[in-house]
Amino acid sequence: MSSSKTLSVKNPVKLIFAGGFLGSGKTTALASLAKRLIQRNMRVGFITNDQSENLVDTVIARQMLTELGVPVEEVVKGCFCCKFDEFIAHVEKILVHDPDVLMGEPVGSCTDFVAAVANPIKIQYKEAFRFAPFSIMVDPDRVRELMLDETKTEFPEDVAYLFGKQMEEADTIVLNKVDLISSEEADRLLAAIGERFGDKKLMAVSDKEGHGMDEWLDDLLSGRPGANTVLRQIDYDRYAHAEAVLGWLNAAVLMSAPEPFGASHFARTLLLELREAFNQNEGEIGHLKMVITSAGKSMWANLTHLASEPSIKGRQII
Ligand SMILES: Nc1nc2c(ncn2[C@@H]2O[C@H](COP(=O)(O)OP(=O)(O)OP(=O)(O)O)[C@@H](O)[C@H]2O)c(=O)[nH]1
Ligand SMILES: [Mg+2]
Repeated sequence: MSSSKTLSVKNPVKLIFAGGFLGSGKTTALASLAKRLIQRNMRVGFITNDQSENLVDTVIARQMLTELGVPVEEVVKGCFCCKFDEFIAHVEKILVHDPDVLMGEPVGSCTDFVAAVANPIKIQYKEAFRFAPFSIMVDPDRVRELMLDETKTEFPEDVAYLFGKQMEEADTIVLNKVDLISSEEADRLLAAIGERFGDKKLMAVSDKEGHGMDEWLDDLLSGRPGANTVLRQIDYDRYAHAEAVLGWLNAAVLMSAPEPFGASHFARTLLLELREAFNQNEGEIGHLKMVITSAGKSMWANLTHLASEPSIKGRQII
């Protein structure tokens, strides 16, 4: 193991990382926490990550944050752990902007973040960074499906195993999207999560309605040390199988049309047709997401579950 390396920072930079399953709301929540940090007069940098190029998350984060002066860098073609040197090179680019906080999200099909990414950072760049509590975000539908086994899924058991491992390495488990469920259901799910992961801090948030976001940020900034739970044991065969099952297509498509057309209608129709095809073929959706860009404007569409509806955001494009 190499000894401590030096990065040029005036004060240690707070690292806020949020992990969790595909589509649990990491990018949306981090971008929204970044805005809150700026309101608190803090300087923020943002780093996105995916297994391929043309990252939807980068477009979303840049659209939400660049005009607020937040530098957004991306690590492509592999997760932070496999691309550690590249990750550090991008971190260095952000450090030029002298941030107080650096935010990032591991890929949604990843776990073992603390051993593979956090610990090497802590050991090699001891003076430069301080980890905030490591948050794992979970979507209520996925808790019912992959943890409580209450709803039907075509995902193999190893995906549920990965989901459990993600929660196991959290400092804080964040039940997101509580605007979609009743407060009784949120309490029930939190109690079930607490029964299995009694040592974690639990929070219920909705970025959509702003619920719980300031409390979450307060905890992230509280100085409570983070990213300390190394998975005691992980079956790499099961993890590799889950990752392989969750592998996805990344594609960039150039569209042209003789007449102007509404991009949101197009995106919605495409996602609904894909959902229908997956239903008929007993497939599952991890996270279907697309960005449509035209004349400098971008809009994006997401579908996170077979049983949910597409969400369309961004600037209207015709
Ligand atoms: N109803 C509701 N939807 C939300 C909330 N937070 C995020 N979403 C939606 O969930 C979908 C996925 O959000 P992302 O932020 O892209 O999720 P992610 O975890 O970054 O996804 P990956 O990077 O693909 O793993 C989007 O359609 C969001 O608008 C919330 O609090 N409530
Ligand atoms: Mg994301």
